[in-house]
Amino acid sequence: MSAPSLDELFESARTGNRRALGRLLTLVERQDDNAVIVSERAHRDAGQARVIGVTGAPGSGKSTITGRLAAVSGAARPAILAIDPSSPLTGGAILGDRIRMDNNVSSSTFIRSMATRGHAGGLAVAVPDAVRVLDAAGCDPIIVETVGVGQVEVTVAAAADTTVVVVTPGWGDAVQANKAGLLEVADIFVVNKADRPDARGARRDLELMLDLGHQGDWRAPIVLTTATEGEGIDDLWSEIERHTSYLHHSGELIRRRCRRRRSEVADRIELGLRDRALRIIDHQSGESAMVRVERHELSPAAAAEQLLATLIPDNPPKE
Ligand SMILES: Nc1nc2c(ncn2[C@@H]2O[C@H](COP(=O)(O)OP(=O)(O)O)[C@@H](O)[C@H]2O)c(=O)[nH]1
Ligand SMILES: [Mg+2]
Repeated sequence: MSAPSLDELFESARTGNRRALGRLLTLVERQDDNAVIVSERAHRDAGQARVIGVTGAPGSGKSTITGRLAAVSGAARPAILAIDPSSPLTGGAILGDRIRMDNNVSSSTFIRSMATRGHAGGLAVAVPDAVRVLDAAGCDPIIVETVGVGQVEVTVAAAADTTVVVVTPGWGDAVQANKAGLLEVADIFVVNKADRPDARGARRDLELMLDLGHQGDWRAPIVLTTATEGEGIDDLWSEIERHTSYLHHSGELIRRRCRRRRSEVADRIELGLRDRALRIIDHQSGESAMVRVERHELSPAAAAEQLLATLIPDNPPKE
């Protein structure tokens, strides 16, 4: 039997065939030439699904919340994309998450883990493509779980229509979230592990920070949850729905998606330029700038300036 064509894969994925969907995701995850074609094809049909980002520190309960959310959404075909920051060698973490989710997740939920393998830049472009494929396959909502620690992770987390930031009770957790830049990207806060002491204290800290920093016409609500018991998850889902309708009515959905597309294209240009820069550096012949840098005749800055001029003209193209 011959391998199915891309059209056939998309067709099956749309009817709910998990294996076909998995194959398409593997193609975009690799980010090779095929990925470009898959992405192109997916982009045509994408734009229907609600994309919800769930982020926070490791162990805060993101996976437990995500699994429960998919279940209470009542959606026919929810999908979970878990971005795992661990290397493939510690794949146990992925498995652990999967099992934890499976315990609370209905069988209609499609779950996929994506390992970052240390390619922070690659992650920024692979995730939007994976979301695009899930969207084109008819999954909705698409819940993306990321660890909100570094700049890239926060950026990826914010690449959603609605971003949920999870914190847990305990001194300074809200402050940590603030430092990581999570406060600015949060549309909704969750104080999870509300079964522990001082969940109200954590809420108070967040309220105070919001009082100081809040701007615009949406103030992030704070929901207390005990995800392991499923407590508060209905409330969280209601707030997500309220935010979705705010996005629609305010026109913010269109603006956000535009901004997202814009930074996705910029991210790709950046990656592409770096690739090309390395190729140019490695393939110069004769008295190359690099050779002169090695001889200490030319500074790296001056070499970069020279090579840059061969890469792009000095002035941006005129309208
Ligand atoms: N006590 C308590 N434990 C929780 C709660 N939610 C999650 N956990 C536990 O916290 C640990 C980490 O949860 P997980 O969902 O994997 O967190 P993640 O790393 O953010 O995805 C697991 O042992 C969970 O069972 C909660 O509401 N209360
Ligand atoms: Mg997790």
